[in-house]
Amino acid sequence: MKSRICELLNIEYPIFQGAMARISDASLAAAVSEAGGLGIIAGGTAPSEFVRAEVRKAKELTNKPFGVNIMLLSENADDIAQMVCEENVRVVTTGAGMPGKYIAMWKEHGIKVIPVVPSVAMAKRMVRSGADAVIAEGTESGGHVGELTTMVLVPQIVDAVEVPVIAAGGIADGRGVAAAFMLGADAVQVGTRFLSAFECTVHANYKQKILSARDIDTIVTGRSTGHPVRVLKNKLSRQFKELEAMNAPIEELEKLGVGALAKAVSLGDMEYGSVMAGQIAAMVCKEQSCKEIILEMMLEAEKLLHSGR
Ligand code: TUI
Repeated sequence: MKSRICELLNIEYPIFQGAMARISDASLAAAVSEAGGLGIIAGGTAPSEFVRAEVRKAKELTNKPFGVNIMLLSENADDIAQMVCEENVRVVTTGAGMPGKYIAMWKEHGIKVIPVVPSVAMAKRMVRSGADAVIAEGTESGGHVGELTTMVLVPQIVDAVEVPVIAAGGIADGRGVAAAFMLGADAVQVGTRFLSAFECTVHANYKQKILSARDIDTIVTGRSTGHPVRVLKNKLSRQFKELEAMNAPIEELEKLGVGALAKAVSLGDMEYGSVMAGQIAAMVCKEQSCKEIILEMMLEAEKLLHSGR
């Protein structure tokens, strides 16, 4: 299943590990890259020096290429954009905004630039600005999401741009990988499934919550604030939804969200923490190494694509 994305990035398997804020650190990213996928360190809202330290740790753990994701709503985005050039990072992905103003600088440093896009118009705009590929992320994903599903977004973006398209959102096994390839994708990005990896350092309670999730357990909060985020249902998300239904002021809603991701990821607070996860959380059933996850997905996808079913 080598695709043009494997050649572009010098990786063995067309699987990106989704950048999960506060979770995707050097340990997870290096394990995925070592296994032949593309590991990605999430910048999230962390200061640039924190992210630089993770980049240096990842370089100690693997000689294979890995990426850094820049979450463009972060006040540290400018600093991290500069830092990836200084650290000779090979791939940058971006989320939650348009990275146009950085692209020329990144390309001067030979960095491959791969923005997440939630629509055809933004995919076209990013390609015009010089993006090497785009990640078409459906609303099935965890965290900050767009409106369209992976099933409808991927083929429309594939038809609209010439660069490789990476499908993201709702992909947890080989069936999802095969389906994404049938829609015209050149690779997939997988986040939620890697939460259960041995090398993922998220709090044990978070892993357990993913492992016991059911199909209908995620919900999108914050559509009214302009920052829709998919999370597992808990006391925090219910409170958030109640306030949204009452048309509470945005400041009040935002106050509820401050520090909530750290509460879940670092303290394991599954009631008042923000437990971001994709709709396929229920399909994550066991703890495995990143290598096992990648090989299992690729083997299953290859079988399906070669047998026609
Ligand atoms: O970025 C993500 N997922 C994320 S970021 C994140 S951290 C966070 N925490 C609290 C509030 C907000 C963020 C958790 N999960 N996915 C990539 C993604 N990007 N999905 C959708 C988009 C997107 C949306 C709008 C990309 C571009 C865009 O452009 C709008 C504009 O005009 O800037």
